Amino acid sequence: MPIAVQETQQQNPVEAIKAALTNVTVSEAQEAFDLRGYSHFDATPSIGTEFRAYSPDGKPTLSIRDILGNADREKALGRLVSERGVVFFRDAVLTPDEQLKLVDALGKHGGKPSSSGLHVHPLTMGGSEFGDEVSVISNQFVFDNKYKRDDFTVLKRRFHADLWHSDITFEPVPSDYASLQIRQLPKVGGDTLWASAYEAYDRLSPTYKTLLEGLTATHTGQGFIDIAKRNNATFREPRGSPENVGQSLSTVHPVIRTNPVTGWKGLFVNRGFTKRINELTQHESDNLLDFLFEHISANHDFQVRFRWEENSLAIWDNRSTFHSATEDLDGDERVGTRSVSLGEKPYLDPKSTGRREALLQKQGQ
Ligand SMILES: O=C(O)CCC(=O)C(=O)O
Ligand SMILES: [Fe+2]
Repeated sequence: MPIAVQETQQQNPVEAIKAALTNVTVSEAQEAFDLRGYSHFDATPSIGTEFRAYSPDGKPTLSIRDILGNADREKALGRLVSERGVVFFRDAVLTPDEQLKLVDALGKHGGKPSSSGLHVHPLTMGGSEFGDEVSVISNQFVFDNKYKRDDFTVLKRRFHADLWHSDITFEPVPSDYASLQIRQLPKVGGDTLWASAYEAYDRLSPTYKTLLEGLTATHTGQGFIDIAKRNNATFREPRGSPENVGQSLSTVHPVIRTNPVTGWKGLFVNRGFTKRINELTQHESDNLLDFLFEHISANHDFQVRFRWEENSLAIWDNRSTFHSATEDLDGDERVGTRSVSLGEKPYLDPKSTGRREALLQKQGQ
């Protein structure tokens, strides 16, 4: 989409993104592609929609191949992913390269700045068989087989509430859309969970919402910093955007973030990377973050759990969801490919609302 987001964004990111989205809406008005006309179900009320590989309801089935390369359909899919947080396909036979093109297209149709490409992971080694913009996700190693994992015994397993994160929020320009396909499946286990940042926000009291809307947080990729130190490695740069450079893997984001596609507010801190609420004392920050992390990991009414099958594909909006792997495999191997598109610099539009409020307003119209 040839939108001049980049030039105007220097002056006012909120207005520039909104202008870009207005353009998206104008062209969407001409588009009649209705994803919900295809056989699908919402996995929970607040998060997750799945397109079936077979149709028990007489509606036609939708394959990701029906969408790839078709601008109107990609745009509709991006909007659905942003609304539902995560969308699953069951018959998605696609290459890592197609996976990567898909998330990039979703980001572009959503109005991402032209300088935002696909993320290059700080620790992905160059020359991987799939290129620099595909991360190989494995339960045997971390991002590259140089960094072997050694937490297979049950006593070394991490406390699973600690695994919740949004991808790469330590970058100044983090991700909008990401997708994962597990290509080597374990016999059983290895599910992935997602949680809704919209619902996490909506479930807070008005007083907490107001408090959080005035706050910013520091996000740091400490796990990757530790791996790099142990291995004398330096981080790759730039990492998909001219702003994603440097060796600190640390940045500051608003605690409540507006999703530019839906216009809805979501909670934007995660246990994986958020280290400190900047405006609070250390003790206050630790306390508040502990509460917020538990709010995300303990409320399974705004989570969805996905069981992988051959050719399953998950596409999610990293701005408005959290996710967690399930490391329950004893010896079985599980390998997948993940691609991460970069979006806009996170912002809070004070005029935006939560998802529930927006949907209520829409109903009242
Ligand atoms: O392996 C998984 O289930 C999720 C891995 C993950 O966090 C990702 O692909 O971003
Ligand atoms: Fe992730």
